[in-house]
Amino acid sequence: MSVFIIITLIVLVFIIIYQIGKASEYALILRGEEKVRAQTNRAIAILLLVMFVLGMWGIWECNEMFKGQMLPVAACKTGENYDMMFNVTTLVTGIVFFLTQFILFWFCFKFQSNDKRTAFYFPHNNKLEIIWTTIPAIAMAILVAIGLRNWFDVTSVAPAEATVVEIVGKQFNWIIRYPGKDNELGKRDFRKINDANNILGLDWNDPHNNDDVVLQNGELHCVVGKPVKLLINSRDVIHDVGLPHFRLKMDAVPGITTTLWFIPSITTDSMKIITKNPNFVYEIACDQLCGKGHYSMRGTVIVHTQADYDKWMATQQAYAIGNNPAAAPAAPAVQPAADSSHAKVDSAKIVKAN
Ligand SMILES: [Cu+2]
Repeated sequence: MSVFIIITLIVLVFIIIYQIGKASEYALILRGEEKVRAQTNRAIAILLLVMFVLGMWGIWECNEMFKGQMLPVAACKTGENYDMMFNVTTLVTGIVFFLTQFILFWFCFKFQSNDKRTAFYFPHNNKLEIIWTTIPAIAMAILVAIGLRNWFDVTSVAPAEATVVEIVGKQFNWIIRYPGKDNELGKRDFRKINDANNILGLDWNDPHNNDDVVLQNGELHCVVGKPVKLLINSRDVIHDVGLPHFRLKMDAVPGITTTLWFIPSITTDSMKIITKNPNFVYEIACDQLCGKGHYSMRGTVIVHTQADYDKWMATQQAYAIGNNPAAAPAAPAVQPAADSSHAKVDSAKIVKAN
């Protein structure tokens, strides 16, 4: 029924437009073509000015509407730089946009067709061409240079003290591997991948693998103020480690290890205070459409203080235990101490690096 009404409405609108067209044609003949043309011309000139004002008002309104839905402050220094770059780019292009649109619509109004005026013939001007090519080229080059500097920041060689963590995407979750006490990740081989007892294909001939901790719940734990280097990989298709709160993302490509490093500057608990949201979590979003479960491929980053991190790490068990046939038999797992400090929002202290 509603489909029928919609179709009828569309047909009616077309008939109305057609009839208006017909009516103005007759009016043209009755009132004299020139007079009607001059009137229409004036009306269009005024409407263009109205359109400019309405357009600008619309942009303002959209901005107001989404103001509260922006991401909170960036949680690392590189993120702050990216925000700065975004703001500068928006400001520069915004000013140019406003000026050019204003001139465009104002000129349409100001120089509307007039019998007492003939158009000025102005086919070419070298000086003008040079000015409006050079200035935007320089502005763009500067913006690109700032972007490259930020890009080199996150993809350059990480500081030696950085914690190296491996993050592997698979349909449809993130697997995260920590190097354990020896501070070194063991070798992997995709041919050894086995969903039952070797989800990352750890090579048990490499002793470095025996203390590696593997998390399948997508939790990336790191320490505030301490560099983290991510070794990013995929087990199947291309995924993408998206860290919106850190303004970072990097593709996870099967067969190629991509890297990214950053220094988290705000702990998860502090961010809960800053955002006034006791349920706040740093999100890992898969930024690459990777299959039908893509929407569910969500991980979390937990930024601890060093003490909290050590406490958490002490509760973790090496993946080799129970999975590597040659490894020592399972030691009694350390029971996590009743620890409510992560859930509790302590408004007295915001832990922030630098
Ligand atoms: Cu994915």
